[in-house]
Amino acid sequence: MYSASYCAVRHRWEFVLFIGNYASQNHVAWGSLKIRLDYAYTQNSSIGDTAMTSAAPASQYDVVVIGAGFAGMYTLHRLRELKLRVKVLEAGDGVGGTWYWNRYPGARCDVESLEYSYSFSDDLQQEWEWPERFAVQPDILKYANHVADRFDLRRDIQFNTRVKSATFDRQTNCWTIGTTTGEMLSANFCIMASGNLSLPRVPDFKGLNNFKGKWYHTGQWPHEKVDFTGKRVGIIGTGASGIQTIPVVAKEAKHLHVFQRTANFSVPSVNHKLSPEVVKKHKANYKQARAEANKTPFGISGYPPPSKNVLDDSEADREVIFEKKWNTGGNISFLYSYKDLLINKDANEAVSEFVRRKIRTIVKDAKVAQILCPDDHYIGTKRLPLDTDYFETFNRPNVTLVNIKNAPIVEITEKGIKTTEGEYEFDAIIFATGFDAMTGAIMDIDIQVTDGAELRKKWSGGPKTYLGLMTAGFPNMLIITGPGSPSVKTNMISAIEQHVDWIFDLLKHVKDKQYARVEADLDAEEKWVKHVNEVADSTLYPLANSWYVGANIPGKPRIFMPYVAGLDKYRVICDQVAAEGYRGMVLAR
Ligand code: N01
Repeated sequence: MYSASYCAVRHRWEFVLFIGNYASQNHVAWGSLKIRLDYAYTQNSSIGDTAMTSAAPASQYDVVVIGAGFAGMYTLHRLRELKLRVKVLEAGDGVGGTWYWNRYPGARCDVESLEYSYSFSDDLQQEWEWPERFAVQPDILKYANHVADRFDLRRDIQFNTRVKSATFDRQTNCWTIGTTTGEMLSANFCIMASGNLSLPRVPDFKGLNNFKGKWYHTGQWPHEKVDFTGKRVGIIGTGASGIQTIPVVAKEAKHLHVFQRTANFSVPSVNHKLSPEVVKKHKANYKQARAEANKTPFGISGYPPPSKNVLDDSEADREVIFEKKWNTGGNISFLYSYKDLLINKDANEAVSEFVRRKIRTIVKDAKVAQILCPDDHYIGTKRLPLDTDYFETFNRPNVTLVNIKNAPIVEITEKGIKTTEGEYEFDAIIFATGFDAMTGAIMDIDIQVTDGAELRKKWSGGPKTYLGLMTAGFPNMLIITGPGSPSVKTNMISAIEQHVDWIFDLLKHVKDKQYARVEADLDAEEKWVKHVNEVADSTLYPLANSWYVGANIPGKPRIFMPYVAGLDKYRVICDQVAAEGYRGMVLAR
């Protein structure tokens, strides 16, 4: 293992030479330059080495984790077991990630709360009470805060800190991580826990700065309640965020105009309070439920695998099945009704048509219903939103659907939104326009290696990873739920726990064997990327213009990013890789 102190010496000079006007409690002014004073020197230490750990300066770590959402929090908790010096850097002023930022009205998880929660601590899962079947954002954030307190995580999380750059030095095997405030930290390992949907995107409409009213993005919602009472509101976007926001804002606003470019499928959540009996029963069987979840493609228990193809059943029989699913609620259970729903176009069309019939039945104005009926993608090939009264909301007299498919928005004006057909005046505009998904938050950071490698260059044609966990040429960087892993196609917390547990084993191995550098092998990466694409191409997923393929970002390369073979299969592959001495990776001393 490299000498961590050597890394420190180099950094001392880098600080002096390149960021001379940086000041913090670890630095003192000396003329116009600032010099670090607090480096300790030890020889030949490795990650977690006691000598290094006790003597290392405040800004030198074994591991820096970027992000304090569910991934970052669990990473910190687990790596403490290895007695590593871990620092988590978080842009927000609190934990929770997605659930910290997405505070829009109606925000609710589409995975049931008894499943969408950590499984690593039985005490935690026994003591925590989820009030509703599908948890609302404030309850999930409360849970994240409870976890942070219960496991004393905050002392190793630095809030209000956005990472701007990360550079790996091949001489010292050390990452230097720079923040937007000019702070520099060094660490042997850099773990990206920066989330898949964490870089919100407001389309670059002409004139946004001219708008005199207030505007909001669902993914960056204010902490205080936004009161739309008596207001004229326009909302752009009918993805999962828009579909959840629209019914709630419609109840408050004087009038709501919904600007829809592409009609979306949605199914009812049928959310309800959880009865004490249901909770008690689930808690008594938590262990079995989690074990069962781990054997499913999406990390959720309670849904037996389907045994039939859609067209094996008669139309009448299918109708009974989908009617039952529709009335029971849930999107995963809906799509998991048959084996071939996401593989076979005819099978999918039968199901898509069931939902279109529902839309036509619910929405009273036939013309509005027709505009709301999706006709450009197969159901489930875009994330299937889960709603409460979404289609019903279009029956309200204070809601107007504006079809911008053929009459697009041309600009935001002082007064509101102008399309090719007219201008609409608003007091507030909501952008439910999504995220630069899966790669956005990672590529927002300038990630480089001293040999000249730049991640933005490497991924300019689309992300390339080995197992979604690392990318060749960028040693000692690990990604949690990265592109090429099941991530967003599963219960995210199950996916996070699987990744973090695997990373824990890897870092334990690295520490025990005194390795300095861990890197994905380029050949293994290429094979993995090919496999991810082959699996995707055997489904209908890549056909949709979804954020899974980056279609929502103009100019983003069209690559299907998640691994859709299922979390169960993926877990087996990762375990095999580890069992075979980390096949496809180069571990060096
Ligand atoms: O974003 P989206 P989201 N002009 O990208 C429209 C997760 N999530 O924030 O389809 C006009 O899906 C765009 O139109 P089009 C979940 O995984 C989970 O809603 O590109 N319209 C679309 O209608 C989800 O999939 C939960 O034609 C423009 C919308 O904006 C993911 O987050 C809740 C436009 C964007 O939809 C992202 O969902 C919420 C433009 N220039 C979110 N640009 C739950 O757990 C974009 N649009 C329940």
